[in-house]
Parts: sequence; C-alpha cells; structure tokens
Amino acid sequence: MSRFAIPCVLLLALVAAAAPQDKKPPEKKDPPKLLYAIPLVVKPGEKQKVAVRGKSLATATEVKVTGADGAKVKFVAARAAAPPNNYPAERLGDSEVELELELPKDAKPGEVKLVAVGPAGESAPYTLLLRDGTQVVAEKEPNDGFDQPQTLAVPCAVEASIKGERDVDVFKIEGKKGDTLRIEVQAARYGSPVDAVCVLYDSSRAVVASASESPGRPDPVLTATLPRDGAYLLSVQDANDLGGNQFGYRLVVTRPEK
Ligand SMILES: [Ca+2]
Ligand SMILES: [Ca+2]
Repeated sequence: MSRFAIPCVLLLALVAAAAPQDKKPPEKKDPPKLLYAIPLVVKPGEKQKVAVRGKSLATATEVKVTGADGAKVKFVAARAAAPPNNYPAERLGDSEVELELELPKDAKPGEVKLVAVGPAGESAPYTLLLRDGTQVVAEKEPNDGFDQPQTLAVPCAVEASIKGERDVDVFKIEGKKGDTLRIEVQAARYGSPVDAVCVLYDSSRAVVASASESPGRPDPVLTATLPRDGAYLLSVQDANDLGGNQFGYRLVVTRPEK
C-alpha cells in the first residue's frame, strides 16, 4: 500500500459522507388556500373582525385585499384549526387567519378579493360575499319547522347559518296568486361548506317548487309563480345534514320584474 492510500480512503469516506443522497430533500410546501369567510357576509363601510378558513394558513404572514379603493386589512393572527367533527379538511379547512377588515361603503359585490401570502407563495384570490342594497334580515332561531317559521318581507337578504347537524330553517312569505318569487342561496360559491337544498311549500304543505342547484353552480336558485293568495313556507337545509358555526349562507328573496 502506498503512503497515499490511507489519506485517499479517508477523502473518499468524507466525500461519501457529504454525498447528495444523504441530504434530505427540502420539504415541499403548498401555497396557502382561502376557502370561506366567517361571517360569510361582509359589510362595506364598517370595521369588522373576519376569520378566513382554508389550507396551509397557519404560516401565512399577510393577507392582501384588492378590488376596492381605500380598503384596509389588518392581519391579526394565523393558526392551525382542525375542522369540527372530523369533517373533511378539503371543504372546511385545516387552518385560519384572523383579520380586521374595513371596506369602503361603495365596495362593489363580486369585486373585492383577498389573497393570503405564506412561505410557499400566494393563494388564489378569494371573492368576498358583500352586503348589497337589499334589506338585510338576521336569521332568528328557532325556525325549525312549519309551526315556527321566521316571517320575511320580500325583498330581503337573510344572513343565516345551518347552526348544527340537521338544522332546518323555515321562512314564511305572504304571496298573491300570479306573483313570481325568486329565491337564491349564496353559500358554496363563496366557499361555504353549506350544500343547500330549498323547498317552497304552500299553506297546505304541498311542494310548489324545489331546487338543490342552479345551472353550473352548486347554490340553488328557485323561481316560482305562486298558484294562489296566501302564506308560503320555504325550507333551507344542508343536503348532507351537516352543520355548525362555520356553515353560513345568505338567502336572497326577491320579486323579479315581469
Ligand atoms: Ca339556521
Ligand atoms: Ca333552524
């Protein structure tokens, strides 16, 4: 063995120790994803606390707001937050950010978006559901059956939730023969986990119309011409009987122009 043999063996061992196969590949991180806001409906012109649930948000460092001049967003916190009841994280998220949001009074529905920023990049934009000029009504529980409906004056926009598993929300609407009612649920398209089903009954509890979706969209839109004067009952529930404080929806009832 030459006098260089031992140092060469040592050198090879050192090179082997530093070989790339011994290095752990960097952990692949997903960019953040925003799913839905709690509360689901945001009020322009007011400073409000909003939590936004999603995926990979625990390490988010910033949330940006676009689509409204003068909109302000303050990043308060980010945390891991498992969905309740072992519900799927794909729909309910595994983490959330807490924000203080102030949108200008003239913010336009459909145009205001949030983007979360984290170590692995930016989320896709999330479109906030905003109040518009429609009369706002807060949902009043209990409203769980035909015997205890919440009376609505049309037109209105009810800010409601499927508050727990098997929650049913029943609303009463007075109508005249020949009136057309348009009933729309806004939920899934704004990321809400609510998969809504709407049924309109007449006063004898016969079904007038029902909807569980609208063309190309999971949120129901129901249009019905009323067959007689009287009280009508509208039920809203989750197709899978799931529910909880994250299950927000907005119910918009109007009489469209003929
Ligand atoms: Ca409810
Ligand atoms: Ca209810």
